[in-house]
Amino acid sequence: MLFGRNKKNPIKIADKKVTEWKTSVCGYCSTGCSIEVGVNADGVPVSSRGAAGADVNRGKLCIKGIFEHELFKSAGRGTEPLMRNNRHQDYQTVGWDTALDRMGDEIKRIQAQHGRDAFAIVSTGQIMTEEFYTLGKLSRGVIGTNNYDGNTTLCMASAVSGYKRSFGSDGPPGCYDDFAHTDCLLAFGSNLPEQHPVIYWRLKEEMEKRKFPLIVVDPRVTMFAQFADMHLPITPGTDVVLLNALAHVILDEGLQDEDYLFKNTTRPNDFEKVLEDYDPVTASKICGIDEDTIRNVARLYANADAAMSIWTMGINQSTHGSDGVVGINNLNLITGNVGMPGGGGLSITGQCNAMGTREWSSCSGLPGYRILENPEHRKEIADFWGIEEDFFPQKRGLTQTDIFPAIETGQIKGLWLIATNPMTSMPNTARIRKTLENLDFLVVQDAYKDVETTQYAHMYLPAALWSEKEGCLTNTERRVNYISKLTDPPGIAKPDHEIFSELATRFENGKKIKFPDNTSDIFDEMRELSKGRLLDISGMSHEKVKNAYGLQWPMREDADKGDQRLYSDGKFQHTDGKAKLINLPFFDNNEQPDEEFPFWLNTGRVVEHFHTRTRTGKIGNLNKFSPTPYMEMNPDVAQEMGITQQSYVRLVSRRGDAVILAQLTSRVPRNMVFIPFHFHDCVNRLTLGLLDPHSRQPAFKQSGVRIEPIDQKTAARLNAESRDF
Ligand SMILES: Nc1nc2c(c(=O)[nH]1)N[C@H]1C(S)=C(S)[C@@H](COP(=O)(O)OP(=O)(O)OC[C@H]3O[C@@H](n4cnc5c(=O)[nH]c(N)nc54)[C@H](O)[C@@H]3O)O[C@H]1N2
Ligand SMILES: Nc1nc2c(c(=O)[nH]1)N[C@H]1C(S)=C(S)[C@@H](COP(=O)(O)OP(=O)(O)OC[C@H]3O[C@@H](n4cnc5c(=O)[nH]c(N)nc54)[C@H](O)[C@@H]3O)O[C@H]1N2
Ligand code: SF4
Ligand SMILES: [Mo]
Repeated sequence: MLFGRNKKNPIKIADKKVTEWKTSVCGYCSTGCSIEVGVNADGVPVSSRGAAGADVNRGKLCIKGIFEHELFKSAGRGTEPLMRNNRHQDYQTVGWDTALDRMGDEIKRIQAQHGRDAFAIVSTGQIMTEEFYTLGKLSRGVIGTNNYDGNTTLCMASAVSGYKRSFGSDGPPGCYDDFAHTDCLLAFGSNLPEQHPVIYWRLKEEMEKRKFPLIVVDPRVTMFAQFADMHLPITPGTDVVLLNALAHVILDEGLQDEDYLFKNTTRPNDFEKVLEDYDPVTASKICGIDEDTIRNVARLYANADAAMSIWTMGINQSTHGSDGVVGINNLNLITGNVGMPGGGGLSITGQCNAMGTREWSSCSGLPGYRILENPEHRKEIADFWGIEEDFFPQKRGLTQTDIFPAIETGQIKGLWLIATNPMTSMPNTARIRKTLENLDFLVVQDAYKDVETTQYAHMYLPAALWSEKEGCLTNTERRVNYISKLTDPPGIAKPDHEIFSELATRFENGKKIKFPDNTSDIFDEMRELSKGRLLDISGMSHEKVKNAYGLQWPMREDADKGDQRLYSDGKFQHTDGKAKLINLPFFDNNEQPDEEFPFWLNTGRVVEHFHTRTRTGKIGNLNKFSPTPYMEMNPDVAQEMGITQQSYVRLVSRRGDAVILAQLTSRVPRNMVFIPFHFHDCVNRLTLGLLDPHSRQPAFKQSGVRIEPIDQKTAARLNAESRDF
């Protein structure tokens, strides 16, 4: 009775008995959707919906946001601190004082024996901005280690580095409203409909109102590529060559904005000369995009009244990530688009607060985009915190991707991981496992105690999650949003900032520096430190941010709202006030497919899951839509190799192997496979993760692999074990 079904059983929306809707902001990706969580008469969160009044999402949410309230009852949460003397013992439950006393003692012991930098801290892009600022105070001002970084090195480091090189400072210049003004949009290595569905929806709405060309550069036929007017299936890792070629055509055909270039930029004498090598014919042989298409795109971009570029991990996660970002900036400077409505570049950020850590965590320097290398900055912050200026190092220490090798070689003895899961998210899992085993003391501070890293730790600290605490997150378009507290954390788990403040009291400097109790007072300190700076938030308060569903920085004292764009006046943050055009000579250092490992291994994400699945892996509906790890493989090649749909194969790289289900699809070319990275003991067993020289970000998307047949029964068992959560 197929046809009668609808009539008999119409879809009913279950009445969740919501008595009140409370506003917060989504804690997954950096889109920054305002969310309303419905609570029932007992105060239990039972439903989520998009906040209609919020400019960012205008009532929409993606599938992750729709089920976000279910996080509060998810399995695997940590409720009490856990401790043990070594990895072979069982954990004992302890109180906070016992845990933090021991942690303070261990840090002091390691620092006394091996130097201050022998204790390292690696944090995240997923705690609140006030927590980042507090952690920065603790790491830089109290514990005093220079080996302090965030997992944003796996994510946004290339964007940061590229912005700094071109414009003199970090800070994405554009905003979502640019979609309403642009006449041409070029997207590099971003799968917007799956990874930032609500930003994509904003873009699509504008494209429907006012048709403008959308060009997607991605080696895969992603959902975004399918929706595009032009898809440029680039050879992996060669975006810089394409960008140089676009600049070459624009200068060659005299399409540049001379007036803008003259007033607002400086360039090396041999800028044009270096670009000469990247004529469309030569470039097409390297990047795989034909010469006519290169010329066509260059003309479209340069002739559009306003043209903009967005990009995500296809650019950042590359050995040329920072250069790719500079190439995009070069293109926008040459065409005079930076800071224009509908023009310029907008890095689409990853984690919900990857921006907050860049702004306030002091990972790469000192708070408020200050740098350790500047003596005035060191003095300002030392005075503000009330400590000696020479407590600070005079230059930045190791990044996350250099901290792990320094543990391997014994230079670093202790590590504190805060809201990050390198056992699944870093390249070369086997090497990371050995590295963690090398530590004298490892502390894992996470909302979930079943995160893989706790197996290697000496101490686990249970943290409050998302709306179990209150404070701010900054989204992709520099909008500061407010997380409200909707429920208490489980057991005696605490907000991260409280853990930081309490640990601080175990140290000498912790007695000198003030650590405010609540995030509103912490925000006031940040506001004070931001006055007159590029990221001025002095016109904001928690109350104002909350009421407005987010405010963009810069927002100066007395302003009603923030600026939509940066650099609209053509003034940049380099000392001469100009932006820099930079030469980008290309050399190919990626691991290339060869006879032994004939396929490119490309990695990324699916819409249902977030990163290492400590959260989304516990949500029933998300797991139903995306239950298993899989590999996209081209059907023609599969047929030649005798691999059938949904059979298991063994993938082998120079690092290791993994067993995985083949999904045959023409989304990938013949010489490529694609695997989402969400599943433990899967794709990062294989990846190389060669580092970008400027940003130290790993090239997660370019490795060589081979495919081997495997006994199907054994494979099914291995596969089931690897996702046994
Ligand atoms: N559902 C969901 N959404 C998320 C996340 C999540 O885990 N799940 N994570 C968030 C985070 S932290 C991030 S960083 C973003 C990531 O967002 P995206 O970067 O959009 O996602 P990815 O799938 O990692 O990679 C995007 C594309 O880069 C392409 N690519 C690979 N190599 C190259 C290349 O050499 N050049 C070019 N041009 N493209 C290439 C891949 O084929 C892929 O389609 O998503 C955020 N949003
Ligand atoms: N192969 C491959 N690997 C990749 C990528 C890729 O594209 N391909 N992408 C890279 C990118 S862009 C990123 S951003 C990284 C992400 O990598 P990770 O950051 O390591 O992954 P997550 O699963 O997001 O880990 C965050 C952890 O924080 C915990 N958590 C959440 N909220 C809180 C909180 O408020 N407090 C505390 N203390 N803990 C909390 C979560 O439970 C989770 O364990 O992965 C990188 N790895
Ligand atoms: S698009 Fe991003 S911020 Fe919006 S609901 Fe989805 S995961 Fe949350
Ligand atoms: Mo990311």
